Amino acid sequence: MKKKGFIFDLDGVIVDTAKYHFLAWKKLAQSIGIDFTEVQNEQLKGVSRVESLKKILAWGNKTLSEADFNRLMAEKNTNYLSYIHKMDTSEILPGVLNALQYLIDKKQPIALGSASKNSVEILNKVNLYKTFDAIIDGNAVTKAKPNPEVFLKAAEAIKVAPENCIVFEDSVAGIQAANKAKMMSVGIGDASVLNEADIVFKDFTEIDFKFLNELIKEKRIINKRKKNIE
Ligand code: B16
Ligand code: MG
Repeated sequence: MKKKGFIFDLDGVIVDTAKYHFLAWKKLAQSIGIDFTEVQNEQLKGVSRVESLKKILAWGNKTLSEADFNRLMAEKNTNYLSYIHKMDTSEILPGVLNALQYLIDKKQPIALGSASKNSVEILNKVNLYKTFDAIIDGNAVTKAKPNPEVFLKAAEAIKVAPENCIVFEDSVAGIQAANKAKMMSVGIGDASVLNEADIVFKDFTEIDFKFLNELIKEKRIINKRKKNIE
C-alpha cells in the first residue's frame, strides 16, 4: 500500500468564503463604475487576487495605473478581511470535520493547497490551523491555478508522490491544476461545471468513510485518462 496524501483547497471546500469575496469585489467594482454579478463571481473561484482584479477590469473595459491597481487590491482585501474577522467554527462546511478527523485517525498526511493569501487567518478563525501537516497557499507560489505548482508543493511538503495524492477542489482552475499535477481530482460542487474532475460530490456530506478508506487502501488511484494529460 503506497502512502497517500490528501490535499484540500480552502475557499469553497472547507469554508464558503466566496460570498465574502463577492461582497468585497462588488464594492470595489461599484467604486470604479463596473457592474459585478454573482455569475462573474463564480468565474473568480480559485483565481488569484491579481488575476481576479484583471478579469473584473477586462469585463468593465477599464484600465488602471499600476499604483491604482495595487491600491484597489489592498482596499478589496481590507474589506474582505472585515468579513473574515467575524468567522468562527460554525462556518466550516458540512461533513468536512468528519472527513478530516477520519483521515487523522487513519494517520494520513493532509495538506492545504489554496490560492488564498489569507489562508492562515481563515484557518485560525475556524480553528483548523493545527489540523494540517502542511499549508501551501498564495504566499508560497508564484504561479496561480490552473498551474499545478500549489499542489506539487503541497505533495512535496507532506512527502507523498504526486500520483498518490488526492485533491479536493471546488473550482475549475483547481481541478485542472490537480489533473496537470497527475493527482486524483475530487470535485466539490456541480458535476456539470467540474466535468474535468475524476469524481464529483455535491459536498462533503456525500463523501463517506468507505470512499475515504478505498482511497487510502487503493494501490493505484490514478485513472487511465491521467496518462494522457500533459
Ligand atoms: P485571497 P482557494 C481562492 O481560494 C479563492 O477561491 C479565490 O476566489 C480568491 O480570489 C483566491 O483564493 C485568492 O484569495 O484574496 O484571499 O488571497 O479556493 O484556492 O482556497
Ligand atoms: Mg476553492
